[in-house]
Amino acid sequence: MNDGRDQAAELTQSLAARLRERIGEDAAVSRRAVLGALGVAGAGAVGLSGRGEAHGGHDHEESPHGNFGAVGAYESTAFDPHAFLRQFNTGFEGQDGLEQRVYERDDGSGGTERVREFDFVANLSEIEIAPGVSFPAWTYNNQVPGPTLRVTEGDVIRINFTNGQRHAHTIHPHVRNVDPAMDGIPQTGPGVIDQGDSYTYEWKAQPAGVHFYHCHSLPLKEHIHRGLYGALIVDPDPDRVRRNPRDYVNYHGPVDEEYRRDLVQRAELRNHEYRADEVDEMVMVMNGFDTNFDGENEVYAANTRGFAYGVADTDGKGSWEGGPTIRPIQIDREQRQRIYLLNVIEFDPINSLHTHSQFFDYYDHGTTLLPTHKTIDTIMQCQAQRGIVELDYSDHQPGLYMFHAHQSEFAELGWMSFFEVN
Ligand SMILES: [Cu+2]
Repeated sequence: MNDGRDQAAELTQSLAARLRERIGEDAAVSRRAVLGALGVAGAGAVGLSGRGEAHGGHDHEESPHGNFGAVGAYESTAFDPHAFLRQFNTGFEGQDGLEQRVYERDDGSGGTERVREFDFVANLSEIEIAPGVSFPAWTYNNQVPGPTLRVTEGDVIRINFTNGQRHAHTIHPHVRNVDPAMDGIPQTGPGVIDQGDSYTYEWKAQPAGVHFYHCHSLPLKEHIHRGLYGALIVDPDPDRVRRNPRDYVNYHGPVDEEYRRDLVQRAELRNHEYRADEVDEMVMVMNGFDTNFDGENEVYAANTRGFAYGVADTDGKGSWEGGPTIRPIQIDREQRQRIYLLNVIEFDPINSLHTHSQFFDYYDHGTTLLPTHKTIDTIMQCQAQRGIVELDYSDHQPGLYMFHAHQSEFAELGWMSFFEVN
């Protein structure tokens, strides 16, 4: 039976090859210009005339861009977008290598508060963004996106941040933060954190929703686009929802017991301490990379690696020809799906998600328990916008269903993916 898999694999491979070729040509130009200028001016000098210099941001001592290896397959297994997709750090549990803990403490007014604490280090890391193409990223904990943090509304999020990189960085949260010293910007509190320095940020986890954190050093677009960002999910607290249901809906009519119960149930299905495991949850951070530092992105992705959720040839027994990190996302159609979708792109004002043969519910910023859009197949997000997508494939036939940015250019340059519905 032809289920379209061969054609899908062919499409993914030809797009990936074309992307790689385009970056290769571009990077060669960029590298020649940089090397030529270095020969005149010497390493580390300012005022280079090479193309990459025009927009700043070249780390001459760090690395050239675009290291090319074997065709078609990702070489590095340091980051697996499939693992990242379903990886949540709650303080109770999380990914390898991220120190985290949960504890209660005195809240200063006779009660207690729960703290979720994480240790973050900023570093320089070579990351692979397309098969055989590396990028000199600035990272939180050596990965792009940074670790996905997940807490419950009302908790204290505490991050012990150390900057191990020679540029000064911060962590700026998109939450309702009531203390300007904790805003993670150069102008208040500790300001930027220099190399070797540490600072502990504390933010109240509010409001419930899907949020993010990022570096706010200047120039901002460079610090973000280099990779210093991550998702911060604040799950609604069902007890608070029971007490204050109106905080979670865009609705002004009467709230009866049935309505209240429905909202509490929705909060439980969102919260990792209650029933969120009944839903197949994923994090997709839409990002892009400017490999030649000309102020435009050359590679687009959901979770960093172009075409990582594309289709590769397979023997049907778990082996994928494109390497273990190019394969469609497996969906069990008996389970509902929830995507925490964030747009952290720089240089392009808008990004989007479009699902083929499917319509979804959407919760803008994830701050409501009822959808803000019902039955749509495309959602756009401006820079820093995010939301929750809820999908149901239970009435679909098994097979491959594409999804991608509906900016066609983004899709062809990496942001093209498939669900494999089983
Ligand atoms: Cu920074």
